[in-house]
Amino acid sequence: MQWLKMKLRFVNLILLLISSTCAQLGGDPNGYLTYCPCMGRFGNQADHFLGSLAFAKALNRTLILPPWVEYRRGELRSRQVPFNTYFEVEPLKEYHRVITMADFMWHLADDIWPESERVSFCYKERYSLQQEKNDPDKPNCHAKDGNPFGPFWDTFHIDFVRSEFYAPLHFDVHHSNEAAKWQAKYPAESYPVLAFTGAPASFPVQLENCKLQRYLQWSQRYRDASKDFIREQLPRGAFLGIHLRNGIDWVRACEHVKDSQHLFASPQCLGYKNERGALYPELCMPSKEAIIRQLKRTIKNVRQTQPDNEIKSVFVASDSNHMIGELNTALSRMGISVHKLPEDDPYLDLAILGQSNHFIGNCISSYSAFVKRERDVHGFPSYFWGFPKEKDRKHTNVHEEL
Ligand code: GFB
Repeated sequence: MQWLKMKLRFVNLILLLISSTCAQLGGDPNGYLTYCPCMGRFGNQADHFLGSLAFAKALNRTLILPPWVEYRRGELRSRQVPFNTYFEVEPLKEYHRVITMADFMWHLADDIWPESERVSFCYKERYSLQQEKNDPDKPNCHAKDGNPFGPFWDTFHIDFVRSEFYAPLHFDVHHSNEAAKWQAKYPAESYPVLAFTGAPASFPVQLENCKLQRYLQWSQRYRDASKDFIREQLPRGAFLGIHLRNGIDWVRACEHVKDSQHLFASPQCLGYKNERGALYPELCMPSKEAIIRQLKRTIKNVRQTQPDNEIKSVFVASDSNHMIGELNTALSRMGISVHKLPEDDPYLDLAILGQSNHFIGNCISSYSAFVKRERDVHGFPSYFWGFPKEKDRKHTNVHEEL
């Protein structure tokens, strides 16, 4: 009997906790917005995140923070990693109302977004890879078709009962009254949650949204891990962080340089309207010799301009070849040591690059762009491989620092 009473008390306590969490969370009468970060890896998803945050604010809807989508070698289904594994939720609230997808689904979805009312939003009909699913009389977003689409929504057991095509509406809320059009067409009372099959944002990130990076702050775990690495593994003194994007996917991507005005994150150095020049191959894939030349030049420049805070080491982040041997050989006469993480960790690499005294990134890479934006928030200097062009540099007085 005593045991039963205790059990009942425990159940009551749990119910009380759940209901008080719900009360704390409340429901947003202005509605919610969420999406699948279904395009690309982290750099792409981060660009899309900033745009989606701005879009949610313009529509005055709470942004449901989606997990990050990750791909592991040999696994057929994407992995969904909770948003707050890498970034703090609280600082985002200084800009706009947000809630993690887990909190929303566990505490609010039953009331606000019952299973029978889950609508997926896409621009126009998306065809399924399985031909038999494409019915001309019933166009559909096929929001869960393929990887990562299916695994993403499955993470929270979300199925859609209907599709909504929002064309011709779009996401640029900075240059038109688009937000008002969305609100008029999809009021919160009838559409409590706008759930998009892909991010409601452009890639690369719109210029106006770059500054939102300030609200994206590393979680305690990554702040601690990056500080520990810098303190314990690097020699005392200033260090130069570099990003070498040189895997086979990148070699192939760089082939598109010759027939493009822009590629991925290239507006970050060339400008959104190519104000600072056209694309050229060295921007995407600098040679080993060019990398070593630029490193030596940067280290010497810092020696001359900041003699009290000379560069003592180089930290290399890379998806493939860190060039540790070559760089150590090239820089040892300058008294510089070269370092990398003992194990691959794209997020820790980013967090460390964000804190380096100087940074050289790849202008085309959205992974580098994440670092550049974060450093801009803190006023830290960043440069790019091969920018400006070596021959232009000799003839003009262009400042390398952006
Ligand atoms: O982040 P991401 O979209 O940047 O994709 P890009 C590159 C991924 O490669 C990262 C890994 O998310 C990481 O998983 N990676 C890249 C790294 N650099 C590093 C690094 O320094 N350290 C570690 N540990 N991992 C483009 C995409 O990638 O690549 C395009 O934007 C396309 O969509 C193209 O897929 C081929 O912008 O560099």
